[in-house]
Amino acid sequence: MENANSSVDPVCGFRGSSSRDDGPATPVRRAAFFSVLALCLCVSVAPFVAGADLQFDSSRAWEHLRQLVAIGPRPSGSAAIEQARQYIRKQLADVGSPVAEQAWDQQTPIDTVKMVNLVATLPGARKERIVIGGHYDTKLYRQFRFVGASDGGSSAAFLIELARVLKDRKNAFTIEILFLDGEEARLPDWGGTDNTYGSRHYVETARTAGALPTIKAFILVDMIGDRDLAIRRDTNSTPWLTDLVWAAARRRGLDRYFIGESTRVEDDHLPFLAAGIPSVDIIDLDYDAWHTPNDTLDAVSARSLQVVGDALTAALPDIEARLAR
Ligand code: 1BN
Ligand code: ZN
Repeated sequence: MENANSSVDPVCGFRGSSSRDDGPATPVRRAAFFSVLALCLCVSVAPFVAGADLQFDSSRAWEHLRQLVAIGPRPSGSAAIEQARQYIRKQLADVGSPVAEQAWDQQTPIDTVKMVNLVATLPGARKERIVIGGHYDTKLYRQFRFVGASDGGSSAAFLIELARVLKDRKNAFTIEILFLDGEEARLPDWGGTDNTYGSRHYVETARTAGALPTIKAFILVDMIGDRDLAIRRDTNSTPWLTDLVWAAARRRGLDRYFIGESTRVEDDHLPFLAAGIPSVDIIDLDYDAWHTPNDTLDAVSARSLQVVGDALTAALPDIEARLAR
């Protein structure tokens, strides 16, 4: 599949190098030849060395989403969610960012479930971390087939592609790409502690390790696939972090999707907020197919993933600058 960076190579284009007239014959021509060669090499390696304009590629993200949805319903503890993990593991390994696993047995109101968070760590100039996460489990429904294209699928697919993009960026902070299990309630209704199992486990593990102070910010993506994307500001989220994301979206001409209205959302960012970590939830809850059999590929779009990818990659330098103050 093509991406924005692969268009660089034709610039070098060593075309005609086998023809009689090619090659550095005189000192002047030799100098010119090596100047062009040096320029080509610079252009070719630029995306890998220094904060170059790496592009989120929604066609890649869409393929990940298609593959995850094709697995079928992926509730915590199922054979299908293990298949989803295998897929995520393979994709991250293929881009050179193998994931670490955080596995535990979780007691829920209806059963004990093996849950697993997956974490890819992308190097940055500082050891302190910006965590970018989302859930990959889908809600358990016995009465209908729920494949969670937006709810569980979009966040996982998005994060796989984001890891590819940010891995070769010159990150100011270490970035953790966090795939969370157990966001969904096991009971039909969301309530009490029957939800956000993965994020609570992640934060408690960091607390036990004395590592909470190294987590400088948490950015949550959830349900970002809606083909009619409209993301409201979440009033539970940290205002300055929300402002930076919405301002970046506006700069990119995406304020049609990142709208000014507010709502209050309970989600995987709450355990981070409770631990004092600035957090923002990027979520489109205005989704007709939410928790219905209609949350399928028909209801989502690659364009929506691109919008969020563009806004987030545009906001990241501002978030880093703010955290570095
Ligand atoms: C998001 C996707 N959530 C569950 N699936 C969290 C949530 C629950 C958000 C209830 C709003 C209301
Ligand atoms: Zn849900």
